[in-house]
Amino acid sequence: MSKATERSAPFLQQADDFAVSVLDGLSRPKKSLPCRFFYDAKGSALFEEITRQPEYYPTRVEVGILTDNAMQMLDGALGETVLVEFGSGSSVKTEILLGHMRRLHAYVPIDISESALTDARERLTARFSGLNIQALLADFSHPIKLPPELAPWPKLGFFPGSTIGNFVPAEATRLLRAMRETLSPRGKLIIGVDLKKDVRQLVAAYDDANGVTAAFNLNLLARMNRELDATFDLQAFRHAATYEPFEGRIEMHLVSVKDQDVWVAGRKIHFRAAETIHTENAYKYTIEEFHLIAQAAGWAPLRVWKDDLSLFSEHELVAP
Ligand code: AVI
Repeated sequence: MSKATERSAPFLQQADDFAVSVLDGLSRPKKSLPCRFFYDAKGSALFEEITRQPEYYPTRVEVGILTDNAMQMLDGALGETVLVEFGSGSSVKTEILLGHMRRLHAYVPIDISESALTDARERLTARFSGLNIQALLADFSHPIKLPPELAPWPKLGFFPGSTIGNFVPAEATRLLRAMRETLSPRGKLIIGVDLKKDVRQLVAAYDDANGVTAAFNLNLLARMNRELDATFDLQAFRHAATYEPFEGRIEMHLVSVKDQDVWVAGRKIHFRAAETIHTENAYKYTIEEFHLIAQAAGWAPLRVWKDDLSLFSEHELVAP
């Protein structure tokens, strides 16, 4: 990301729901916080740093898959096409596709961060002169009405990064269904999905040796201190990432290292020693498992591209 503003967020964030969501999540028997709140300015910068850590393979590997296969991925989009990116952020991966799209009618980045859309427009306009960019400031979790003048052209959706893995399968299905509606009729979607693999490699990706993912997770506490007058002592919590084989997901938690009380937005919250706040899920799929989710959302899965080690996959889904 070019600027550390609020992230490119893959997620849907309403400005005023932080306090309500935090108090709700911390009042539950199993404390949890929605992972969309990671992405304030500091969290967005830390996420960018995560993607450069040696253990965090998804970004590096996906860029390789896109670079090696972009021509093939786009072979059905030889006529004039509208490229729609969900949660476009800095649009860095999109540049790989744009470099191969000779007959693009328009590029429609969709994001809830105005600054991310502005930065992306500036960079892409400098690199691709004459590119028709129709940015949409919107929450992509609901079907979105694209500008009516784009109606005549087929839509190619793009949702890289395995952000789909941050949603529980029922939500992931809902999200894919909303994307199908946004891209209809004749829609097609290219989506990145992280794959099941050796547990040690998975856990290392979410617990890097430089402690960047730990800082990213702990920044949630710092954000509550800054924005909600909370009194979290960041030394009194530690980052934990585990792989839960039954669910097929990485879970990130913040673990209270002692019995303690913390004030958050005027309310006292008690933490027992070793009690955790569940902050993120990152589901890992087999190709077949992801196909089932895509089909449940009304998509027909076609081709799949992977790297040589089968770490990550890029899927082509078409609306039947
Ligand atoms: C944004 N999302 C796809 C990342 C992931 O891998 O689930 C977020 C992340 N959390 C910790 N590291 C990266």
